[in-house]
Amino acid sequence: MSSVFSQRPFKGWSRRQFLGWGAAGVGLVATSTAVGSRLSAQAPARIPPLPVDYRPPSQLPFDPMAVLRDFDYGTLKRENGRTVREFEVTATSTPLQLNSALSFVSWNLNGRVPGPTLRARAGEWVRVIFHNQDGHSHSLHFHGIHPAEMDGVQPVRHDQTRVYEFEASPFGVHPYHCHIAPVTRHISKGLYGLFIVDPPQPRPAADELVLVMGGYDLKGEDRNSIYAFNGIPNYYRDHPIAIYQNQRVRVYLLNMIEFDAAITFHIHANLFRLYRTGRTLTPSEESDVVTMGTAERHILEFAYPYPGQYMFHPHQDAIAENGCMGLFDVLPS
Ligand SMILES: [Cu+2]
Repeated sequence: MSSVFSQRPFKGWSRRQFLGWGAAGVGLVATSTAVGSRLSAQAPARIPPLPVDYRPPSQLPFDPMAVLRDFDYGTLKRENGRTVREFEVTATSTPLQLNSALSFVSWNLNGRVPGPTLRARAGEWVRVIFHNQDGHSHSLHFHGIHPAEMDGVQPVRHDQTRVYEFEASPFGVHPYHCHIAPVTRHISKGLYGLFIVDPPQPRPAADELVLVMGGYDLKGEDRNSIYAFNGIPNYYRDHPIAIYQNQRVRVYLLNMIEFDAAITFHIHANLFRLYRTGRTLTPSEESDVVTMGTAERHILEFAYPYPGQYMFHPHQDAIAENGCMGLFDVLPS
């Protein structure tokens, strides 16, 4: 593990980071630097291909396998001598087939639960154009630092648009969610997502994954009936997430489960390094379990030295057994 995590100055970009930020005109050239170990922290991360027999689920409005590594960098615009990173987010209602027997009308953002993983760099000016095409009033409330009028607690009514603008600050991992009362209901219906603010000096290359834990209150009884990573219960149990042996994996992890006071997250047969709220460039601790209240989020990094399949789940096993269960499929490098 030490070679995987050897701390060295950043020298290059992952292909995806490069593509994602390429539109920003940063003018950097992706480079690869050997670090004299079996894997390089600077080489672009390799993303395993999907199994040849994998098909995106036809009964769902989105593919949870795509949500894992889908980062929305928005559109860059030049306005009056400054650069604006602009996102479009639309609220709507969509039935979600949570399992073979269970269809649930979600309130969602851009047709998916969680909503799009918005990504900017610290200090950039961000504009989020929020369209509410749902029948209920909603809003987008971002965590992070911004003025009161951009705090997203005022309702945006059906068929209206609200523009939120602020500086992406501070770097870290921040949730966003609807803040219309009852907030528990609006969140547990699916109106939440992640806003990643990258540090000025990018983190080392890694296979980056988004995992958002959510719960569904199907009966309106202020308790969760079923849980999920990235919207669909047990999806990654039934479709394990392929990662490569000995390659650094970086998980952007968010707990958006309402009604349960705290949730743990646990990985099997390994330890992760924890960057609390994504606010540091060096890890604060190592563990195989972390406890998170609602809206807590962290960056976790790890590399698996042995191939095989490994569970990840909350260690409240009743929650794990009720939909919040996944597998990493570690492929030989
Ligand atoms: Cu709402």
